[in-house]
Amino acid sequence: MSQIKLPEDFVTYPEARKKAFMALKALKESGRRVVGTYCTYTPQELVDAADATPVSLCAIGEENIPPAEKVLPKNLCPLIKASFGGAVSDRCPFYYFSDMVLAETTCDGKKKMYEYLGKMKHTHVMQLPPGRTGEGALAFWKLEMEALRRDLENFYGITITDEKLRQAIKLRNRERKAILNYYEVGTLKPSPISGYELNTIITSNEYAFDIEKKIAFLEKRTAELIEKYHAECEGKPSRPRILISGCPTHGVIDKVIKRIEELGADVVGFENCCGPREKKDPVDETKDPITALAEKYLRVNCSVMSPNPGRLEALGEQIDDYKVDGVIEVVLMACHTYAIESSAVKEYVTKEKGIPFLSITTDYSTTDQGQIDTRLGAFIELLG
Ligand code: BJ8
Repeated sequence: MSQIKLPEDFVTYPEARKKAFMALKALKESGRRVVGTYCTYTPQELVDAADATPVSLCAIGEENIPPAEKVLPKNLCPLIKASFGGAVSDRCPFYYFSDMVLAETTCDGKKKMYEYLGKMKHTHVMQLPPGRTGEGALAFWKLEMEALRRDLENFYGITITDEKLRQAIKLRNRERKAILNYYEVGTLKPSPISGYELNTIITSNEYAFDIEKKIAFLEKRTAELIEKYHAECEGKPSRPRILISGCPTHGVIDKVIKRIEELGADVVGFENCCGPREKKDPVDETKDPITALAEKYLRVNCSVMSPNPGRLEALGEQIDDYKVDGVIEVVLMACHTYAIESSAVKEYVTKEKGIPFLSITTDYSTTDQGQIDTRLGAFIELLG
């Protein structure tokens, strides 16, 4: 099994979260507002415009599951259970430091879990339309943006001006571009960066609260990697190139992403919430900010939307751009929306794109590591 080469100053995702506790504590003590969030549908710009810092409450860790299962059913997605367990057990300092929670009615499990969270702390739940294309979907979602703006204003006793919103949109668009450019290093063949590092840096960056610093870090790292490609990698043979699809993978980075690379393939891209899907699509800076935010966040290609054709389009583009040899889909246990879309994704990948596909269903425990290794190993061997 080969070792993944990582930069000397590499910080793992759990380490980055630990470091962020202290940074958030300092922010809080300085009087900064903090809003806990869960999802790619969250209009972060509205939180920024309230002079608040959005912080991800999407938890990982097996230790957060037992406290959750005292209230929630065992047969539920581990991401929902870990997020709830971290909050109710006070193990999640990000939840603890959040003044309020901002959530969206995405999948059934999450939206029902938010009802319990709402009993502990002020929780604003944005009602998401069930599909992007339905008549009235955009108008409804725009009303939800306005309702969030009012709630933030009332909760903090402030006014969120259009000017503040425009500034926030510009800054987040710059951040999106920096993240996208970093991801696109993975399009180089052979890739100068491991998918493990890519996934870790991007998810850890959710806890880098100074956006300007985050942009500067990503721009520097992207330039270094492009230089490394020309100096050390260009013209060399490539290992099989894998694209990850499906549920968010921050809770299974070690168990799936790292293992794929240790078993002999390169993870070059992510077609999931940990990937560039949303980063490719900036907020329109020329429109009224609420309309622009509603339009942008309704375009997120998540399986909770029905229908969800944008996911296959994005997948196809990424397979081509990242010169992918095979797709591995990660479905978190009991995630019905991604599990149901899996057949359509398999058909698209194997028939339309003509490359192999593997779907893995897993949770945050380590009990299935042996079985996962066997399946990953066989798949990678097939790719040659
Ligand atoms: S935009 S993927 S972050 S909803 S994996 S909790 S869907 S049962 S995480 Fe998600 Fe927003 Fe979509 Fe992204 Fe439910 Fe599935 Fe669990 Fe999920």
